[in-house]
Amino acid sequence: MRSAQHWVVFTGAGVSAESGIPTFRDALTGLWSNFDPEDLATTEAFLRDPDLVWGWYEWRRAKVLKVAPNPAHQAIAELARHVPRLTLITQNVDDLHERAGSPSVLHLHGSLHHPRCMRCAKALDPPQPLDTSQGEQLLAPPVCVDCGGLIRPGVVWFGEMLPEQALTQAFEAAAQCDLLLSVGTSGVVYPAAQIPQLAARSGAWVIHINPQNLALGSEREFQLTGAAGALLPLLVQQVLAD
Ligand code: BV8
Ligand code: ZN
Repeated sequence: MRSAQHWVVFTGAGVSAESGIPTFRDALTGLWSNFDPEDLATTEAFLRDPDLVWGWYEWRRAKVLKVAPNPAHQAIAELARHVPRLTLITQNVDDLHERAGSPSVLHLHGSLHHPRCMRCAKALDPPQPLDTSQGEQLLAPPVCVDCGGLIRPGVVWFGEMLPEQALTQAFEAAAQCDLLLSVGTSGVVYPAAQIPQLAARSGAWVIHINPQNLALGSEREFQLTGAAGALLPLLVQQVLAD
């Protein structure tokens, strides 16, 4: 780690778990408890029942606005201030990395804070956040002032292409880095899940941080078993210690 010139940090839902944001594996609650995230996070689901899906995303955005970055987010921002080069790639649609002070974040799956028109792609300023004390609720999505189209969440749904520029930059960084930290991801969603594999195949060291034991694909892969909020500050402290 101390000799690494170019770091990649690749994160999933697990890095935000200790902030109080449920991971994708955590079962959905209330209104959405009978749904699988992969079923709700699709164009079909939104067109079938816009109020159910828009309600889900506004619920998630309201929760994200209420919580704060945790020591894992802060450790990653700290690391970026001290290592020669660090590329931060996330699958998360929250803004906790940015709020922890990470200067640039590649969001492969979009963001909860950038809704746009489904028809003309006009960006819309996020509406007044939901008052979650009212409990989960169906919520009609706003309508586009330009074309009357439905406003959709600015996230990448299953079956949709990822943002080209972010994906290209992420793959380039993975192929060129010396060391990749994979934090809090189950590695089941593609093409994002290819990133740690590409780094290992390109000769980088890959370190997984996860409380669950993951299958390691090569001899260049290691796992630190535990919570990111506990392990990352320790790791950064040791790397930066004289
Ligand atoms: C596409 C935004 C091209 C929305 C998301 C190849 C093989 C198989 C399937 C496919 C394939 N290629 C494409 C597919 C289909 C599909 C896919 O991958 N399906 C999977 C389910 C099999 N991929 C797509 O559809 C992608 N698009 O391929 O387009 C295309 C287009 C047209 C036609 C043809 C091709 C788009 C995928 C993006 C979907 N959008 N998010 C939203 O958020 O609502 S994905 C979403 O789920 C997240 O962004 C994330 O990527 C994923 C969840 O995974 P994780 O983040 O890892 O979270 P998870 O809960 O699973 O795990 C948490 C982990 O943290 C656990 O391991 C846990 O142990 C750990 N943990 C818990 N606490 C802690 C912790 N770790 C550390 N500390 C803790 N405290
Ligand atoms: Zn429009």
